[in-house]
Amino acid sequence: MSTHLAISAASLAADAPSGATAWLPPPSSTIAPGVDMVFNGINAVCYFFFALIMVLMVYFVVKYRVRKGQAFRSDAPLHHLPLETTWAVVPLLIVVVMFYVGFRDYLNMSTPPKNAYVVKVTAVKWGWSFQYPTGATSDDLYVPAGRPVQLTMRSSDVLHSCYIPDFRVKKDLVPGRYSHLWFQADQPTPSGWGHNLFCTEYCGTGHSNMNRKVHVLPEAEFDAWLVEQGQWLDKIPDEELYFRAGPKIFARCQQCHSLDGTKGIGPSWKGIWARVNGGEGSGEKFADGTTYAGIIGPGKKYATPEDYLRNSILNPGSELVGGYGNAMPSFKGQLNDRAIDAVIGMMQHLDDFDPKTGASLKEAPPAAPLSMK
Ligand code: HEC
Ligand SMILES: [Cu+2]
Repeated sequence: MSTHLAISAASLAADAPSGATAWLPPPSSTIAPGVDMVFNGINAVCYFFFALIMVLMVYFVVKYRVRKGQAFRSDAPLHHLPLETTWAVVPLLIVVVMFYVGFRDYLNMSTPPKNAYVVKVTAVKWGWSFQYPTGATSDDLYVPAGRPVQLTMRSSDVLHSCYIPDFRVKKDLVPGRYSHLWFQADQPTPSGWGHNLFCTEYCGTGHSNMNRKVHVLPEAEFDAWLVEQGQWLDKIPDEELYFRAGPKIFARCQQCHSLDGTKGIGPSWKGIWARVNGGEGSGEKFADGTTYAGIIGPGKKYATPEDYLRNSILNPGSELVGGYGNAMPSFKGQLNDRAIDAVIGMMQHLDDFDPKTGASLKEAPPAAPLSMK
């Protein structure tokens, strides 16, 4: 926790980026100024020719209108070579210049530098997971400042698209393929503030939940953050695990599960412990007609309620809660045993959490960023 306080204090010095215009958010990566120049340049050319053509058109319409008693002219010129050459060659030169500057930046954007810091990105319906070379994962993207960062991206289900408007980068994530995107952000972001990152490929009901932040940290703080990410679960004492780690992990489940009984994409966790533990609701049926009580208990498919819950998190498709689809992604490799202990502990003590937000009522929510390892 102490490293995190240090991070917050140091990052306070950083300002939120400025330079936004009516058209574009603040250019916050090294390639953004080039992209903006191409965009603004093409816009300016369009305005110029729009004005020129409209003014001339109106002027000619008025000037050469057919006057009363006047016959149409029969000897109008059919060709004018110098004029036609000019209006073919000038636009040609303009589009060649546009192509040149656009293609130059496009190549630059599609070629990640060799020394780039690689973050693996996985998109699922409906969330992002960012995995760092140390094995740590996070829900928001954290990157070092002043260093090229390459995102190696894949989708676990349908088409998604990763868009970071402030960085002027966007790339599709296609199931069964890897795609790359890179950027370099030199300006650290202030603490508590991040660049928007979202999915721009309509991918279903929860599409609008795929909004995340990008935090740019000075390199030393980034390294400290990574170390902390790798250890945060281990540093929490066992008896505090469920209320300190639970809410941070629940943040990852919240888009589909509520604590207050509201049905979402998945069933609410309200009453879940009673349901799996032979209490109220244990007679409810799964999609295949079996009941909780029928599969959980000594000698049954799951000897303990914990076994059932653990399996629901790692192999979500194996029992489908009645009335729900097979929409939950597996958290295999994303939540370790300690994280699953924390979630199960949370389900056993739902009274200790705010039913709307999932925040712990036993202590102020820790400020540390979310991590799954
Ligand atoms: C994209 C939506 C989604 C997310 C995110 C999600 N789940 Fe689920 N979850 C579901 C759905 C849908 C079901 C019901 C179908 C099934 O049983 O697989 C479900 C069922 C469950 C069940 C069984 C519930 C019961 O009443 O028997 C558990 C336990 C569970 N999820 C835990 C989690 C945990 C823990 C997380 C976060 C780490 C999480 N889920 C994230 C959609 C989601
Ligand atoms: Cu998406």
